[in-house]
This record gives sequence, C-alpha cells and structure tokens, in this order.
Amino acid sequence: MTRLTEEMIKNVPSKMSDLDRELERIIGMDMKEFACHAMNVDLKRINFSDHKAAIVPVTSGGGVIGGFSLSVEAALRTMGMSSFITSSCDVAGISEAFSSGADIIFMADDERFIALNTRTRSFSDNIWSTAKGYVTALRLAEGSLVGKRVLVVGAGRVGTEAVKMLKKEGASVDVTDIIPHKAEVLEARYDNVNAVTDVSLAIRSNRLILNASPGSIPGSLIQKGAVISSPGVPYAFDKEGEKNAKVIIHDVLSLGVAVMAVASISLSLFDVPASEVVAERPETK
Ligand code: 2YJ
Repeated sequence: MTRLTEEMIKNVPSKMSDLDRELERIIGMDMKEFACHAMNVDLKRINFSDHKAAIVPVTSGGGVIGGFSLSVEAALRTMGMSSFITSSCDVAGISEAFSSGADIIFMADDERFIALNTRTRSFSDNIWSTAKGYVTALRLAEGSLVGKRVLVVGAGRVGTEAVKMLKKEGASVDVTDIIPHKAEVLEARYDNVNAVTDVSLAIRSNRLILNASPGSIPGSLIQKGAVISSPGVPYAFDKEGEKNAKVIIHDVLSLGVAVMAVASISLSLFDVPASEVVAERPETK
C-alpha cells in the first residue's frame, strides 16, 4: 500500500472547504451528506457532535507523517465531530484517548488505518471505506452503474474491495494491474470480472474508471467524457487527462476518513455488523 507523504497531504486542512464545494458541484452533496449516503444512513439520524474522536499518532514502521493527524482531524471537524489529537503517540496515546472518553479512535500505521469504536470494541477500516466512498462517488457522478462496464485499475486491496462493490452495484467489471496475475486472481474468483493484461488498452477501452493504483495515467489514454473516481495516490492525471475526462473525483485522504467515521458511528448507532465495514484480510484471499 502506498504510504502517504507530508507533501501529498500538506494542503488537506486548508483545502477542506474546496473539497466540500467540489463534491457539491460533481455529485450534489457535501462530504458529510456524501459519507452518510455511501453508508446508506439518513443524515438526520446522526448528531455528529455527540461523537468524540481521538486521533492517535503512530510511530511504528515509517513513523509519524507530518500533517497526517491534523488532516484526519480537519476532515472530522468538517463533518461536525468533536475531535482531538492525543498529545502522546502509540500506546500512551491510546490510553489518553480512552481516558478522555473518546468514542472513536483513529490510528494508522503503514498497513492499516482504522477507526476503533470504543463502545462496541469494533472498527471500520480505511481500505473498505475508501473503496465504498469512491464506488459511491462514481455511481453518483454517472447516475447509475447498473449494466455498465467499469474498469478498476489496480488489483490491490482497495481495488479488490472496489471490484466486489461494483459487482453489487450491478456493473460488469474489467480489472487491470501492472502485475497481470493480481487481476487474473480476481477474474478467477468472481463472475462477471474480466482481467485485462494490457493496462493501456484497458484504460483506452473504458469510459468509467475507478483508479486504485499509484501509477500515473497518460491523458492520451483517457476517453472524452470519461467519468473517473480515483482514490489512487499520488494524483494520476495530467492536463490532457483532465481535459478529456468529464469528471475526475480525487482526494488524498478525506473521503475515506469521512466514510470511516460514518461507518464507525454506524457500528454503535445502527448495529451494523463489524464484518461489513472492513476489508477482507489478505491472508484469506
Ligand atoms: O500516525 C502517523 O502519522 C502515521 N503512522 C500515519 C501512517 C499513514 N498510513 C499510510 O500512509 C498507509 N499507507 C495507509 C494510508 C491510507 C490512506 N488511504
């Protein structure tokens, strides 16, 4: 999984209202409405300020990323949640979060990023939530995905969850990866999923694209009027791609965090089963 960098997220807090406006323009909802819609929850049923979130900086692996906790906090505050960053990292930070009465604890290492609901002792995760958010955004931008063909670029963990969700949306799915075997595994596992070995050909042949890869996509490959939902980091598109596409939905962190928050709240408010809001573990593949 791509590790975020300070450079990638440096503008997240200051651009939060731009993201809200951009979402309004493309899909007619702000981030909070959008996350509730993705989770199939009526916005009026959640009082966001009732849910106190702690963000715990984590030093393991590549260490703390400057601005990461601040960016998560900014996304949660935009949704009206009361949120704070613990003054300590790691285990001391978790104990601080509990003793401060946090209902949800956000924490990430290099592999996993979870929103632990302290009331239910279950959590939502960023992989599942990112896939959910970007599949939902693609559907809203396109109107409906029923009977349509969607290309998933990148057969990693977000891509795999997206493939499953797109099938549930009624789409037929092409999947491509620079390591063809990864796409072929998904083709073998799921009906109506077609692995395409030639990544460029796959992109050229599809108008609806969910990009969950870290690679860049040359604009010359993108169809005029393409509708693209792109959680992949770093940002994949050049000026030509932006001109050709009708819509590119992308942000580095906030949409996934927004869906994680509503998913984690749903664990306690709506008895959502914990298994529904996490990605499958790689070892079960
Ligand atoms: O607490 C910190 O500052 C760091 N331990 C954050 C680590 C962030 N984790 C990653 O970048 C992972 N690759 C997962 C990111 C998921 C974003 N979609």
